[in-house]
Amino acid sequence: MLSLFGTPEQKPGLLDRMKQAVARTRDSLQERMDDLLTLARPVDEAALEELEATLIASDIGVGTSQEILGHLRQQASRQQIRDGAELRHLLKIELLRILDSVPPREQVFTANPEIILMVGVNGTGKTTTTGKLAAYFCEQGKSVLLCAADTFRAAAIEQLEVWAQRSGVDMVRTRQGGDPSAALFDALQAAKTRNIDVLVVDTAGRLHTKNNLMAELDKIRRTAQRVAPDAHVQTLLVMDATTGQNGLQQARLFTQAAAVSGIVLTKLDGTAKGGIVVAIARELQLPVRYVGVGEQMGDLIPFESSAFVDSLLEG
Ligand SMILES: Nc1nc2c(ncn2[C@@H]2O[C@H](COP(=O)(O)OP(=O)(O)OP(=O)(O)O)[C@@H](O)[C@H]2O)c(=O)[nH]1
Ligand SMILES: [Mg+2]
Repeated sequence: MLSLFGTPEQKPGLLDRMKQAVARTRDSLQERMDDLLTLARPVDEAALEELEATLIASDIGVGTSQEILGHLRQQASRQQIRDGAELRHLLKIELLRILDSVPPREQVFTANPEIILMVGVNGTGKTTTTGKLAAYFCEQGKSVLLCAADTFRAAAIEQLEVWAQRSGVDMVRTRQGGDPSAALFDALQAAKTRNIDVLVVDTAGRLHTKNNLMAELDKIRRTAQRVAPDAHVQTLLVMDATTGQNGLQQARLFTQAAAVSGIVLTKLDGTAKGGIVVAIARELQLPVRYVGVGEQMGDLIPFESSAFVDSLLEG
């Protein structure tokens, strides 16, 4: 079967796909950094200031850029950055250091089942990513069940149903307006009976500022833990890369309220501000587990820091 996603073993595939995913960010970075990266003399303060402005423009964030520049300045002051090529190399090391300071890309699933709650503000791509994940796990030979726990938005259940059919997995639903925890309860019973490996739960979009809606997420999580004590529950916050630093602020509040364990960064294909990945790692201390790179089923890449950094600063 032709692989939709490419496996981690197929590094070249993953790298090529990551290059495509960050193409807009890379073009914009490299256009601005062209003079810097081709410098044929030691890097000075003026060059570093230009670099700082460029990093901030790519949404790496002010604090993160300052931290990186602090380290580079120390090296430059000792005349240790000989030229632009070395600057690129050192910048890659800095970015990797930040990205790798949080837990790694993907865990091995051992629980029965692994429950993945998809949460986030409205329209970030939760339902789409739930569908993509179903196909991704199926391709890895896992048995997958979907739970339509967005009972709020009209047509949300039908939208997920389409994804379930596309990836050939079953979906447990309740009626629109029903209790999302009840839908999850039913899905957990089905998952146990059918010996399912991964249960992916699509929840309704909600604003991090709405306390009652955040409490609902807590109830969903507690239901999972109570009904399936052997299961492992992870909560993935789905963030839209095009919302940049605003999204980061939303995410900060979300992670406090919803016990988020990882990030899915969607719509990376539509932005030149992919530097947000680095800000997420440093400021939320959470791993980006997957990135969304389009609207189709295969447009999901398991995140890998070295592929990301190499793609961003290739040359
Ligand atoms: N270009 C691009 N579009 C995406 C990506 N992920 C999702 N989308 C699009 O974003 C829009 C919203 O996606 P949904 O999956 O419905 O978002 P949601 O978070 O479930 O929305 P609510 O349930 O209303 O909160 C759709 O048009 C998707 O096709 C991505 O990685 N890239
Ligand atoms: Mg949805």
